[in-house]
Amino acid sequence: DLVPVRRALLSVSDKEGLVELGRALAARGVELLSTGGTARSLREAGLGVIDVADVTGFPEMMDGRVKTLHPMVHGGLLALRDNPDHAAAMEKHGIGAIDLLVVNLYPFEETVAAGANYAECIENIDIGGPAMIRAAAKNHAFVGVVIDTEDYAGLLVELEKNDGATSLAFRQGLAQRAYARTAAYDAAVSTWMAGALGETSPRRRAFAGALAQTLRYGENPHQRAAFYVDGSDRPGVATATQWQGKELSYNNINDTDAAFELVSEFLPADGPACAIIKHANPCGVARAATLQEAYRRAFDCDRTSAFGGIVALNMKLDEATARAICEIFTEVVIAPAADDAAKDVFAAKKNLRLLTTGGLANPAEPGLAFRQVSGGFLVQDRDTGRLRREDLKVVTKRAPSEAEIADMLFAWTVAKHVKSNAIVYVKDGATVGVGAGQMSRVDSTRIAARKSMDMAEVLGLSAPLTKGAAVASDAFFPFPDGLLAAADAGATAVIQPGGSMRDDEVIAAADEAGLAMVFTGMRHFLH
Ligand code: 93A
Repeated sequence: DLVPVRRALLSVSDKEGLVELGRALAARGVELLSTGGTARSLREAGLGVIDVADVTGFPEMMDGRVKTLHPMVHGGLLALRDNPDHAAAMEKHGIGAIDLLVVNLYPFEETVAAGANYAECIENIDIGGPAMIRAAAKNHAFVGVVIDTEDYAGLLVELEKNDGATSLAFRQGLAQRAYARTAAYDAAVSTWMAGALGETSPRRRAFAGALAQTLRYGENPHQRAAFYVDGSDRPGVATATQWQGKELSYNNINDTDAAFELVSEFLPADGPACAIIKHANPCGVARAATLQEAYRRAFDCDRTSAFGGIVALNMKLDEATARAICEIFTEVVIAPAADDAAKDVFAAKKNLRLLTTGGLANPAEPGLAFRQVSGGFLVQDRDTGRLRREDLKVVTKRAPSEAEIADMLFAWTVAKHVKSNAIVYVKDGATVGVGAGQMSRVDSTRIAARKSMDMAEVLGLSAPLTKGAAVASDAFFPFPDGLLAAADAGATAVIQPGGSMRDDEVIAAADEAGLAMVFTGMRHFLH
């Protein structure tokens, strides 16, 4: 199964390592065929090259759209060398076998990422390259296909080992990677077009990602990991500028995303807001008159958990806020922008990463959310559900006050970003207790209240801040017990979807406890 490499076609956009490879092949006596720019590079390095145009008998034409799309090329890649009919066709038409194809494609993904316009992106869709790659990969019984500059070294080792030939196993591996590349390439094109056309249907969109960063490890050090981006220009962790600090880790990226998505719910027009995230859950979210105050109030929800957290801001980071953040160890700060004085404050903190995004994410923007399961993955629309005040249905005898309504809506918005079962207490525009990720809703309610009690002690308060707070539940209370636990903690207003079989019992319990309660008719599970 060894195939000697006598004739190779090289056609690469990324010219890195090309000359070295060409030289090594030439030294082995391999005849080199090449397209325009690639041939030029090889020639400039003093190597002998045959132009593909001389092989096809056609000049490269139509701005290069048609250069290798020709039977003289594709016949040479696809012909079965051991099939007499194929051999006869080669003989008859003067088609020479191509034993090795080295191609890397027009940089479509990079062109999109650079923000190129529609026409430029279209022009960077490679047609001839993928056609040759797929042909060579299909015919891996006889042809080797290299699609990645990183594989050049391995190819040369293989040739050295086999006296100028490639083995079947080697060509099979190359072929498999080749199809992975053309599949990802077409998916990138489709994803880009879906974005350009505003196509959001999960069934119609392709799923693609471009490797942005090889991560040191995954959630744990024994797991390998990488960060892929989908080419969208949405403000967020994938498109942010990092000003300082070491590379983000897998967990950093995950948490920073959660932080920024949450804080983006709060429009700057409604005032400064801050969210602090630990393990993808908020441990404090607040709005206030100043950004620094918003940070301090968010911090005061759960100072213990905030240590080593991720801070997200909905406005330009200023010096005072930067100084406040620096009082404890923080992993990442993400904001739409940061002024120079704030950057100077952070510059002294080597381990702190500062990211700016240029704007906030749009929480109402349609998109897809993925979750892997064994044997496949689930796709759903992003949770773009948002409540307006008019959507609230008062179900208790007592109607909530204006202040309670404001806090309920704030709590509801935060609860959307808390892992279920989610319970969020809010007082005067700041979370004062967050219960996340429990298997029972009562437990979430109690945990949030207990943490608030702990914080009251830290802050030297006579009563926990859950007293007089509004409380949000991401899904209905199936029984009165959760609601009563919130009332025990001092909550006076409740916002929840409603829709339980026992709503009547729950409403009666709320009335009994003097609570004001509203139903949203919408649920915000997050797992
Ligand atoms: O425009 S194309 O789709 N038409 C072709 O026939 C064709 N053949 C190779 N692009 C084509 N290529 C691509 O040209 C290769 O995939 C490679 O990325 C690039 C190399 O061009 P040059 O050698 O002129 O730099």
